[in-house]
Amino acid sequence: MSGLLFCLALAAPQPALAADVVRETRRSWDAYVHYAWGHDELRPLTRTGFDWYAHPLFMTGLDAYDTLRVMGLDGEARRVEDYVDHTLSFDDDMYVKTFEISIRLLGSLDAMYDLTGDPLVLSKARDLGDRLLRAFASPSGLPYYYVNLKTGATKGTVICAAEAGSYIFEFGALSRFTRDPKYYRAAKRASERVYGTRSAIGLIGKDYDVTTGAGLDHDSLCGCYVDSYYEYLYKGWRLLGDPELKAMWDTSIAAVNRYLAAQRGGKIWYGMADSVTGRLTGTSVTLWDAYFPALLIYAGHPWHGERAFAAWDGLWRQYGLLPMEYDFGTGKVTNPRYYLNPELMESCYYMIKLAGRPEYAADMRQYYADLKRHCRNDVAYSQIADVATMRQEDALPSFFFAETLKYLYLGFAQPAAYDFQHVVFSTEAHPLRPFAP
Ligand code: DMJ
Repeated sequence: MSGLLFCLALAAPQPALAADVVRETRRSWDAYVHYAWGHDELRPLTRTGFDWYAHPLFMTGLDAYDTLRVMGLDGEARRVEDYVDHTLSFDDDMYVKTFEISIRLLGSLDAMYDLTGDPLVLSKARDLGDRLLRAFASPSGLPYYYVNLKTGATKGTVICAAEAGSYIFEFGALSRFTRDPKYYRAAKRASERVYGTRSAIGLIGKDYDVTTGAGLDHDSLCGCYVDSYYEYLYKGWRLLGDPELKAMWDTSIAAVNRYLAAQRGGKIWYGMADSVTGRLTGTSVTLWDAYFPALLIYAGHPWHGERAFAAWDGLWRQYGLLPMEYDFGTGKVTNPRYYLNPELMESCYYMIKLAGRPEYAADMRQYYADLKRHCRNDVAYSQIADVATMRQEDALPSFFFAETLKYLYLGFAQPAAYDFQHVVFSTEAHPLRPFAP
């Protein structure tokens, strides 16, 4: 086989692997249905259900829905639709995390409505949106960390940038679907508040006071604690066509690439810098930060994206999974857990689709093989306590269904319907078709 033909063969869809991911998804889903149906998560080792709060919110069912649809598991998906139509309720007297419930539940319902057009789904999304909206009734317009779904009471006045300013996607879609601008207005105002705290060199800090809207530190990052704030400036623009979001993104990414990008041997790590001086102050990264190469390449920064991806890919290959925290200054792991997180698979999918080079398909195969080797068990998959020992823990987060399995499947199957002209993926990988500007 000539070199060129070999490359094309490697970059081509891999139906056998795609089918294997579907089988593994169905196996894990069946375990959730069998042992934990209706609950937020499956605990795979004890074969029980787990709920985040006093009442279950069907988190895994909702998060998994559009992955089931993407893979053509329509019977399984219909069971979720039926639960949403007839059983799901948010009228619970309990405090929930505003951000997590928005990205996991509201994002799922938005995508479900986009896929089904079912008015009952939209009424559930609107109901949840109205309950979450009460979190934004603060003096600054930043959301409180927690909101009580039934009473609308709020608490938690310190919030990080990601949890303060990442609502544009879910709330923006809800506004478009309902033709009621109030959701998008609140979401955009919160993002603008965060953006408004940027320093003279264009960087923002990590934590915010919900009461005053003021930034509380000078710790500038683009990974964990800040990640989806940046992600939604760009993706909000792609989804909704609001040019003000694009302008905010352009200013932000220029500063991030200038001050946070640390080149190390042909690779790029994004560290922490002082938001006022731009001086690099930290070299600790978390596995959540591995989403950033996807965003870079999606937004037209391939030089940075490919080098950042190379850094993360090298770390995975060193350990066989990603450790939760790593210091690229010392080369040491500072937290060895792995929670079945999707970010590297997400970035790899963007590399395959947008950079289109065969080595990225090989990377995806490696991640899948390692995941099966270390995290698979006779029930489903489990998170890992330590990437040195690969000891499994009794937990299976819902984003494994929403994101990890979805990006693996998409990377192998490469269906045209899910390329970046046709969908924008939320931070939880819920796909929506772009709206007319
Ligand atoms: C997901 O829930 C979302 O992607 C979030 O923005 C941060 N990362 C987790 C999964 O690791």
